Amino acid sequence: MSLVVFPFKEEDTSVVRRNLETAARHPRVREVWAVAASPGAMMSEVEDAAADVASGAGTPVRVFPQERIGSLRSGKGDGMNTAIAHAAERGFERTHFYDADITNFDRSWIDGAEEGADRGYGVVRHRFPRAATDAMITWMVTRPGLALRFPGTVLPRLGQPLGGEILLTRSAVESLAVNDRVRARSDWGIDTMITHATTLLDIGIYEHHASDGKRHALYGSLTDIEEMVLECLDAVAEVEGSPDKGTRFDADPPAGVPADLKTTVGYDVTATRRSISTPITDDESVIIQQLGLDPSDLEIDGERWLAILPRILTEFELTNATWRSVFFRLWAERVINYTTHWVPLGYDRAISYLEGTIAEFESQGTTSA
Ligand code: GDX
Ligand code: MN
Repeated sequence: MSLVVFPFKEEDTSVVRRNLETAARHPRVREVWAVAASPGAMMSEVEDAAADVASGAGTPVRVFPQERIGSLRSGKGDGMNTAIAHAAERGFERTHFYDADITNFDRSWIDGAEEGADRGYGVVRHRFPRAATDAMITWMVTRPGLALRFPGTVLPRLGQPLGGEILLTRSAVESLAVNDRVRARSDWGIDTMITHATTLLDIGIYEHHASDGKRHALYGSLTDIEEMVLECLDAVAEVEGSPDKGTRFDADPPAGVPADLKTTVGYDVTATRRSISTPITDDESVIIQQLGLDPSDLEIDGERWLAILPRILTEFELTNATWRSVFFRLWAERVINYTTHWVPLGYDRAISYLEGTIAEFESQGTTSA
């Protein structure tokens, strides 16, 4: 029987409530958990909603705060690791994770994951179409990093290595619950860690395609996800061990992209430009020059990114303030360059361009390995 977990921090309670209810009413679901970032006001609102949902659906819905498990910033990773530890103790056959802010969550997400597990896959990941300017951490950092570091394996193939929507069978949960590197990753790096760790288990991976996309709370300037990009970069630089090239991996066939996603703008370009318009400091200049760049010309096209990302991956320091500001600046320049040169050519060309950049990173990873 299955458990469904929603980690949450600050979200619209009515959205969280609807998601708890969808999960609680699913016939395969035995329990629903909502893991709070902290025991605050938000948690008590969700507790009220959960009590209501549980009595209507006849399924236990538990709300509890995350524990301090990891050694980095306490964030979503502590939330997921708290749930993983308790799920391992309880021995659920399957544990699903979903972000609490999804506005189009319905039973088809749970059905899709359950079907993959019914067919014998140990991990089922949801993938979905995204706007051309969305997923800029996935496209510019995580997939390139995995392609460089693990060419020829399943890791560069995964559509959404950062996705928070995933089903883990019991053996996956048990092994993650005792994995020190996963447990240490208390921050936004958790998704990368779990993705990587599960590819080493040799239990099969399936990607389920959620064709309507994932509708959820949007951000404005790229500065809103500055912490996330830094922590995700650190995570992809830190993962250790290559999956076997023969890991069993299958995915739903690609499907059409909803029309509105083809025109959605993923972030605020003007506000992002403003955030990186401050003068470069002397300390920042040193790192920029070490990367072989000229501080007075920071346009970062695909070719430059291909040249500097390998060095960034080996030299980046998450706790070094200069490295943090330099990396954010370079990544924002890269995203703006892509947005102004490729996005105007249309959705399909932009996405196939991005896919092509991953292939380039992978072949560079193959020659340097
Ligand atoms: N318990 C707990 N603790 N939950 C948290 C925390 C925390 O410190 N921080 C965030 N959450 C919850 C949040 O409420 C939501 O349910 C979920 O985690 C994801 O956070 P959100 O702010 O919606 O992240 P975003 O920008 O949508 O990113 C998500 O998708 C990315 C992706 O699709 O690529 C998130 O799952 C990322 O990890 C993922 O990389
Ligand atoms: Mn979200």
